[in-house]
Amino acid sequence: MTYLPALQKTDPQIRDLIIAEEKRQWSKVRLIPSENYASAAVLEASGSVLTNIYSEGYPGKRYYEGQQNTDQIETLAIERAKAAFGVDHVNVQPYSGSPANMAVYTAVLQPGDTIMGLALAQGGHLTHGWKVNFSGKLYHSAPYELNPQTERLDYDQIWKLAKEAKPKIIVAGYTAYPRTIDWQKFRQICDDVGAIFHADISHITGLILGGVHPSPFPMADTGITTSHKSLRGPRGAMMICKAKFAQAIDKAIMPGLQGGPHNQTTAAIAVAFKEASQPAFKEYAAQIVKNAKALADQLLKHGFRLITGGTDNHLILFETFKSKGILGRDASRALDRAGIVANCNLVPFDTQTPMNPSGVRIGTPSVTSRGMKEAEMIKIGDWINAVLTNAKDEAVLDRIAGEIAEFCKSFICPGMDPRNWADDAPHSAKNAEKQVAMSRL
Ligand code: DSN
Repeated sequence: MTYLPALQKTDPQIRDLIIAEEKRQWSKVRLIPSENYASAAVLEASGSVLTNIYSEGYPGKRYYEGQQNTDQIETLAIERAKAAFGVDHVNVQPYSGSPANMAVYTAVLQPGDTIMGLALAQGGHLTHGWKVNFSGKLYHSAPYELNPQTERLDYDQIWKLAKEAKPKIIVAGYTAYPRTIDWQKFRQICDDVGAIFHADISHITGLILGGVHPSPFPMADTGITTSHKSLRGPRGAMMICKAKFAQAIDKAIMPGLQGGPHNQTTAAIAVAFKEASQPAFKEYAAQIVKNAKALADQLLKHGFRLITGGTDNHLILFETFKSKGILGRDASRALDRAGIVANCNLVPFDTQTPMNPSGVRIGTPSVTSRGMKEAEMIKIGDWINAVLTNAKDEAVLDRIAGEIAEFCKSFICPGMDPRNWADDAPHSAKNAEKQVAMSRL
């Protein structure tokens, strides 16, 4: 039977590209720490007829009729999220992380108020007050930095800066920070200076729900998370807050910033929370961290300098320039050429440019979703070293690309069925059947 038959008929060009992307995701070691593999169930909800309707408003208070099912779906997503985080209020309507942060700021700040987040160049996010982003233009940004010696959060320094800058909001939560965050410290600082404590847990939500990173809730006043990173849900986001901010953040996203919610995403978020409530998710989260530590150890053995010397979470940031004499962009391109997908990244106090910085950022949520464990991380660490010490040797890159494609054949990708690629399925029929059965779990 034809795979994606309607697309085959209507738009074979797009169908071919989707299949090519499935094959790419199957045959590469994907280490971008913000990416993952959504389950078949999440993909089904995301691709459903829920995309057909508008639902401006909130369950029970909509501007359009026809909400008999969407009200129940959104309520399920909200209730599951509230139970998972143990919080008063969750709004699941933001289209993604940036609008979610924007809506929280709109709800609690006035233009010109001071926002204090970690500088983007040190592992923060564009929306945490970066000067070319709305958050640095609309608000006065007083960013904090890492400790130059330890490359870790320096809570005393943050406290000192907060006393001077008197921010209205302090943002905790990062895109390139490999260590555990002390939420209690942020609570103390915010209480002392009278700031709102905002937690952006987008990268580590899966670890928090899996019990391997402490939760900022219910301590934080407000928070956001995307739903597609370590949570393994669809591309979307949510806002999380104490009861006293509920009305303001709801109004800020709708009608303040957005129109109709993406119901297909809301349903898939509900599915992701159901999956995250299963015991297997705790094992998954714990394995993400074990894998990151095993990969970090192997890179250290090969002489790479890791930012902060290692990792506590899903993410590793390492120097390629000082360690191996290769800049981050050249390193990530060579890795991709050899079948390892990562992104180049500034390291704290980098003297190079953002387009070709000194380091590379990697993470283990995706490879862990495929069932890889510590033994595989050692192999991946060896391959990373081999690539980055031979980055200009096409023959070596070719050889490693072949080894990785072969290696990847033995690991499922949730949500994918290799039998769909009839002609060049990467598995024997027997192996594929077993793997498809697993990917449907
Ligand atoms: N783009 C995301 C990341 O890769 O960390 C942050 O939004």
